[in-house]
Amino acid sequence: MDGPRRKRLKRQADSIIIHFDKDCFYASVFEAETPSLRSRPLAVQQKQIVVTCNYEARRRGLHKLQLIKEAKRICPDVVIVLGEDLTRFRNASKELFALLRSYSWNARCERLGFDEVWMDVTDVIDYNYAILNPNDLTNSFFCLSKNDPEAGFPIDASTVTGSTYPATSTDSTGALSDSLRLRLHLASHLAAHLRGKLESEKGYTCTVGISTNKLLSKLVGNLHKPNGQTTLLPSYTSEDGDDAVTSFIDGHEVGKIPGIGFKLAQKIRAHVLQRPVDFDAGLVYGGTKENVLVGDVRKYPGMGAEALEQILGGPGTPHGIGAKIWGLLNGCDDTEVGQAREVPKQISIEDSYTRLDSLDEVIKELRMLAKSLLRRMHADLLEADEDVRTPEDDVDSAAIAPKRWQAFPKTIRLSTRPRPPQNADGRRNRSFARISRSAPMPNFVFNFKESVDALSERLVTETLVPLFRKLHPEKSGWNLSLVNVAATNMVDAASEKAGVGRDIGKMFKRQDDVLKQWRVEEPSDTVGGSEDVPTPSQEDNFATHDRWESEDEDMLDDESYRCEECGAVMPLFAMGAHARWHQN
Ligand code: TTP
Ligand code: MG
Repeated sequence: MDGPRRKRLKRQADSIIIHFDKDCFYASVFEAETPSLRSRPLAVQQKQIVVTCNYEARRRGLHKLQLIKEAKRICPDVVIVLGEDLTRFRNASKELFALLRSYSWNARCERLGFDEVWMDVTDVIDYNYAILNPNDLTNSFFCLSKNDPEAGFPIDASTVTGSTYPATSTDSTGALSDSLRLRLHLASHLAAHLRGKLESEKGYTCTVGISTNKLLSKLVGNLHKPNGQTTLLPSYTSEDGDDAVTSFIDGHEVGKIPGIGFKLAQKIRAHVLQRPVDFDAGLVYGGTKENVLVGDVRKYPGMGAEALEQILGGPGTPHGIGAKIWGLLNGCDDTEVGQAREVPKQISIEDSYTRLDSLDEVIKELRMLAKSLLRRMHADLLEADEDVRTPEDDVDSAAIAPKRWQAFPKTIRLSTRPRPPQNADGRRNRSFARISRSAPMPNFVFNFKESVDALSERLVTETLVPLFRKLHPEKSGWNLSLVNVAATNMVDAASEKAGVGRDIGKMFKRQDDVLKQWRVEEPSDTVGGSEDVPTPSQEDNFATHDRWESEDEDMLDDESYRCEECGAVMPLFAMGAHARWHQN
C-alpha cells in the first residue's frame, strides 16, 4: 500500500556525472605489468587475505577478502601475487586519474580511494548539446575541445552507447526533444570514448555509470560489471513515483546505498521490520540476511525526513541526518564532485604488528616508516621545476634534476595503538583507539640533495624517538599493535608569495627563514601523552602498508571483526586495510 500521498523531493538533473570503477584494480595492475597473467586465476595477497582477484579467479569461486588458505583450497592453481607494497597501485591510480583529468574542462574530477573516479562533465556535455543539429542527430560530432573543432569523434546522438536502465528504452521520437535525455546520450558517448582510452593507452578496463549525481552514477554502474557502462535514462522525476530513478533506487537493499553505513542501515531495517534485526547471523562480505529494500523504507507509513531524524538522530549523528538519508532514499544527492587536488592534505605511513614491546624493535620500525614517509613525500610533493632552467644554469652538470616542493608539511605526527589488556574472561576489548604526539617538521627533511637513508636516520633520532618517549614514558611493555608516522598540516608552496622552491639553490639558503613562519611550537608539555585521536591517515584514504609483519595465524580463529560501515566480517588483521579502504 502506498500510504497517503506525500510531497516528493525534486531531483536536480542539471549536472551530468560519470563514475568510473576500475575492474579488479590491484589484480589488473599486475596484469598490466605481466599480460600473460590475464588468462590465469590471479589473487592479490595482503597478510593472509585475498584483497582482490581477477575475473578468471572470480569465475572459479574466489572473491575479495577471502583467506588465502581458502582461496588455495578452492582453486589450487591460483597465482598469488603480493600486494603489500602499494607503490605500484598508487602510481597506476595517479596515471589513470591524470588521463581522465586531461579530458576535463572544469577540473571537477574526484578520486575515491585508488580505483574510483567521478567526473562532473556538465560543461563538456552542455557545450556539445548546444552545437547539436536536431535535424541530423545521427551524424553528430563530439567535441573534446572548445579551441580545436577537429578534436573529437563522430557519434550518433540519437542513441545511447552501452547499456541502460531501464534496459529497454520506451523511447519515442518525442523523447529526443528531451534535453536531459539527449545530454545523457552525449555523456554515454563520452564515457565510451574515455573507457576506450583507458583500455588502449593504459590497458585497464573499468565499469562506468552515467547519471545526474554522484550517488546515482555510482550505483547504476554496478548493473553491468565488469568492463561495461550503464546510463540511467529518464524519466528522472514524476508526481507518483513511477519514474525510472525511483524504480531504480527502490530495488536496492538499504545497506547498499553509499552514505548509509552499517549502523544506520540496521536502525532503518529494525524500524521497518518492527523487530530487532538479526545482528550476527548471515553477515558476509557485502551482504546481509535481512533484506530491506529502499522501496520498503520509502513507502513505510509515516516515513520521511522527520521520521528518519527520529529513527537515526541522537548522540554521534550529525543534525539533519534524516533529511540527508531521505534524500539518498529518493535518489537525491547534492554533493559536488570535488575539484582535482594536486597535493595531498597529509601523508601517512603505518604498519601493524602482532606485538611491539622493546625500544630496539620500535626504533627499527620507525626507521622503516620514516624511510617510507620520506619516499612518499618525494613522490607526492616534489615536482620538476621547469622554471629553474635559466640560460646560466648548468643543467647538464647538475647532479639532480631541478625539483621543487609543491607543499611543505609543517607538522610530523607519531601515533601508536596500544593493545588493551585482556579481560578476566581472556578476551580483549575491541578498543582500537590511537594515541599521538606531534612536533614541528624539522627543516632538514626538505633537503632532497641528501639521501633518504641519511635523512630518515636523522628524523628517527632527532624527532621520532623523542616523540615516542613522550608518548610512552614507560620503559617497556607497550604491546603496540600499530605505529603510524604522518606528515600533516600541509602548506601549499605556490601560495607563498616568495615562491618557495622556485630555485633549489636559493631555496636552501632561504629555507630556515621561510619555514620559520610555519614553525609550530610544541605545547610545552601535553598532559598524558594523548593530544588527539588522529583522523584517518591519509589524503588518498588508502592503506599505506608499505610492508607488513606476518601475524600469528593462531590469533585468527577466534578473533574476527565486523566492519561497522558495511557489516563485512573478516579476520581481525584485515580490519586496518578494510577500514582505510572505506574512508571516503
Ligand atoms: P574494489 O573496487 O572493491 O575492488 P576491485 O576493483 O578489485 O574489484 P571490482 O571489479 O569489483 O571493482 O577495491 C579496489 C581495490 O582496493 C582492490 O583492487 C583491492 C583494494 N582493497 C583493499 O585493499 N582492501 C579491501 O578491503 C578491499 C575491499 C579492497
Ligand atoms: Mg574496482
